[in-house]
Amino acid sequence: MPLDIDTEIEFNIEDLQYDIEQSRATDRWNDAPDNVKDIFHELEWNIIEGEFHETTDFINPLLESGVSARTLISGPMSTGIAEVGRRFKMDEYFLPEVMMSAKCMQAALVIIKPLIIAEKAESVGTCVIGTIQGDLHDIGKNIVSMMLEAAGFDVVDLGVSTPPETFIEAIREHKPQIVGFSALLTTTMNMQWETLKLITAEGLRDDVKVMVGGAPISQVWADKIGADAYCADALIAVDKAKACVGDFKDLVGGAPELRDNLLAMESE
Ligand code: B1M
Repeated sequence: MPLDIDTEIEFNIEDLQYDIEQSRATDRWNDAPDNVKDIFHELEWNIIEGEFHETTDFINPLLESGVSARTLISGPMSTGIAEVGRRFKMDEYFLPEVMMSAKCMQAALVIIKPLIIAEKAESVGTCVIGTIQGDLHDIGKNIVSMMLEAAGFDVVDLGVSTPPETFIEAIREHKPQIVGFSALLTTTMNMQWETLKLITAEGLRDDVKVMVGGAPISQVWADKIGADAYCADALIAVDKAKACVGDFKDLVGGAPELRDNLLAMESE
């Protein structure tokens, strides 16, 4: 029986009707110097309009002005791609526009990645990460991977649409302390559960901490499937990954009651 997927994340129609143009050059980036604030808006707009050939023209001047790579990701890049998602949801954008915007994000990340990785601290552990089977979204997963790498993790990135069996092979080969699943689609987020079940069935569950993330994922979902940590964003992922290899490594995540309910529903 298919699982009843309840993402607990509701869209608010008023939020979806709010066009980012209304707040452009008004209430955002006010704490940044004027020249930076202007380029932030340009970069954000460049992502929204999918002008990927020009993306680097905005990234380099911002880096030269002393803006950190992390601020770029969590600031104008995030608000830009979020607006693309809003427009797609409201049928203002279609797939080709979303693909162009994704190319902007990727072009920016090509420049930013070496700067983030250069911060790499002493090795603290290994993390296997991948987007789950059926899902091709990888921008968020790539950001999480690079932040984890900068924090000192050796990251084995399995890419997109990763079958559960590939996670198993990677766990056996790389012996990670952490396994991370990314999922952006409500239709396939169930594969996080399937992958976790296979890890358990293969007798590997006690060897790894499982972290989950992605737009439709929530703490309740993580508790239901028995993941050890839910990560709303890349910075949280780094904190939780450090906790998983540090003082909190013996904590077990998940809520047994919720997980039992899920198993009961499945066997019905
Ligand atoms: Co798609 N897409 N997309 N898409 N896309 C979404 C996810 C959607 C919400 C858009 C919408 O309707 N508003 C919607 C899903 C709806 C749903 O499931 N309910 C959707 C859809 C429907 C689809 C298609 C089905 C469209 C179609 O074909 N008709 C299709 C699916 C293809 C497939 O996967 N099989 C599709 C395709 C695509 C593109 C290929 C065009 C492109 C992806 C390009 C790529 O990734 N290389 C794309 C994009 C860009 C998006 C949106 C607009 C942006 C996603 C993104 O990159 N966000 C997205 C809208 C949205 O999410 N609001 C959308 C920026 C990124 C930094 O954030 O990925 O959330 P995010 O990652 C964060 C956190 O979530 C967290 O940390 C990250 C960094 O802070 N995190 C983790 C993520 N993974 C983690 C793993 C961890 C920890 C934390 O592990 C430890």
